[in-house]
Order: sequence, then C-alpha cells, then structure tokens
Amino acid sequence: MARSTKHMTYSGFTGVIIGIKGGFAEVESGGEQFTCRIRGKLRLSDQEIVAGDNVKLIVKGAEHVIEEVLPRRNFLIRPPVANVDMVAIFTPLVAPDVDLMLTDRLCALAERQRLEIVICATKADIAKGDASVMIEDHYKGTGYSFVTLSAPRNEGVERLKELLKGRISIFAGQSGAGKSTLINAMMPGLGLKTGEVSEKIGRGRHTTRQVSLLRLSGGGYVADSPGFSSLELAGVEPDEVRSLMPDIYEHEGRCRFKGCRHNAEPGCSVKEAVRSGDVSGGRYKHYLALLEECIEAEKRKYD
Ligand SMILES: Nc1nc2c(ncn2[C@@H]2O[C@H](COP(=O)(O)OP(=O)(O)OP(=O)(O)O)[C@@H](O)[C@H]2O)c(=O)[nH]1
Ligand SMILES: [Mg+2]
Ligand SMILES: [Zn+2]
Repeated sequence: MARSTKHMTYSGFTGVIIGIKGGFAEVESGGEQFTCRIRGKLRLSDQEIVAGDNVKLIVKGAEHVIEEVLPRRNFLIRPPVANVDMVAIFTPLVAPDVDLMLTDRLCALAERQRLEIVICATKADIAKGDASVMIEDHYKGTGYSFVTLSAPRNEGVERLKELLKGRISIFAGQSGAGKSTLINAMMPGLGLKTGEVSEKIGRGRHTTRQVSLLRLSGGGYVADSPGFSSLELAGVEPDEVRSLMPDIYEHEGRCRFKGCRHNAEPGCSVKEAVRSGDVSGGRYKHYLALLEECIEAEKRKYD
C-alpha cells in the first residue's frame, strides 16, 4: 500500500492486533507488521484493546495510529483474546497426569463460547500402551478433531498446523501438558519458555504469561496460555450443562420426559446410550459431576 508523506494523514486500512505493550500495539495488516500508537480516547474507553481485535488504522506523519476497534465476534477473558475461532485443548498422555475431567470442563467452557475444539493428546513418545486410543474413545461422540502429538518425534505437528490454518486459536489445558513446547515445535526459532514437570508434586510449573498472537508459517494465529490444575464452570445453569456436551446434547428431546437432566429420570435416552456404548461412560460421569456442581452453585446463590 502506498503511503504519502505529503499528506498528514492516510486513512482507511484495517489490521489485527497481535500484541499489546503499554500504549502501543503490534498490528498485522496485509502481511506486514506495524507498531501502532493507540489513540488516547480508545485507551480511556471501557473496552480494553486485546490481541485478536480487528482495528482501523491511519498513518499520521511517521506514525501508525489505531483509530477504531471493530465489533468483536467473541472475547475470551483468560487469556484475553478477541475473535477466537478455535481452542486446542491439551491433555498429556502421561505426567503431570491424564485428567479428562479437567479437559471436559475446558471443552464445556469452549462450547459455551461456541468455539471449535481440537483435542491434543501430547507426549506420545513416553505414553504407555493405548493411552491415546483411550482418550480418542472418550471423545468419539463429540465430533471434535483429535490429534496425537509428540514434540521430540515431531509426530502430529503437521496435522495440527493444518487444523490451525486460517483461524485464531488458543492453546489451553493443564499446566505441563506441553502447549509451549508444541508452539516451539511449530515455530522454529521462537523459543517460548517451557518448564520441567515438577517430580515432587507431579504438576508443571506455570511458565506461560504474556499473550500475543503468533503467526504460523502455514497461516493462522495461535496464542499460548498458562496452564492450570483446576477450573470452575462459573455461572452455568444446571439446565445449560447438557447443551455444552455435544455427545449428550445429541439426545435432547429423545428422553421420556421433556427437559430430562439425564440423571434420575426413567426412560432416559442418554443412559440407554451409555449402556449400549454409544455415549462414553467417562463423559457421562463427567456430565453428572458438572451437573451436580452447577446444582450446588445454584443452591448457594439462593442461600
Ligand atoms: N517426552 C515429551 N515431553 C514433552 C513433550 N511436550 C512437552 N514435554 C515436556 O513437558 C514439560 C512441560 O512442557 P511445557 O511446554 O512447558 O508445558 P505447558 O503446557 O506449556 O505448561 P504451562 O506453561 O505451565 O501451562 C517440559 O519439560 C517439556 O519438555 C512431548 O511431546 N514429549
Ligand atoms: Mg507453557
Ligand atoms: Zn435423559
């Protein structure tokens, strides 16, 4: 794009925020990257500009200035990123531990934001037996993409890159699962900090902090995020839980009773599907746990 130095301002192009530092933002537009000043009135407004925001830029003298933030399709609080398409949910096949309850919570939260989901089973090189098959089986009824990965063997890395193409994705999941390691494997030379899994407590240390969008060579952006070891489904109504698990929700309207919560009611299509093996017993168990949690949270609300 030609930019005249004769005129004071040149207006009318858009870009994507890939990182923020102080009053400045890194913006990518048409394959180029600009450091831009964020207009004062935008900095003072209630809406904080975050990575993933689409913005309108102008050139003012030697400076690029962000004039306007375009409407967001969605917004994630942790990490703070706008316009997210997909979440890659990481679960290790070995240490720290296989915690599918935590993974299912994350899936439910991602569903709530209407994000695409890919399940990433990591550390295949040191996994025992059929750990990967077990996890794939757990998610068989969900329709989620599933990738088995090993960073040292470079296994699954190309397939994951293929899935991330053309999208803004967040890497999420348990601390020590290998998110930062995988980003490093996809982007040689980046050198994100990764942590050793602490032997003593079997949990990875939190090593990921800053949020910026990283552009993949094949197209698409990813944001790393710090892992965690627990997570609450805050503000979800008990009757909303089943809509956050597609393998369970598939049975909506098929039970004897309308609005069946699939726990105590007779003639329940979900319970039947668990018995016949069409719905994974593990997913059903986690559904019941999440349902119970939301019922308890609702009770507390009215105490
Ligand atoms: N054997 C093996 N080790 C891996 C693999 N991926 C990651 N690791 C190791 O697992 C540990 C944790 O990896 P990280 O990439 O820091 O994990 P993370 O998910 O980013 O963790 P947080 O930033 O704390 O959320 C490091 O010691 C990595 O070297 C893998 O595919 N195979
Ligand atoms: Mg990390
Ligand atoms: Zn039912």
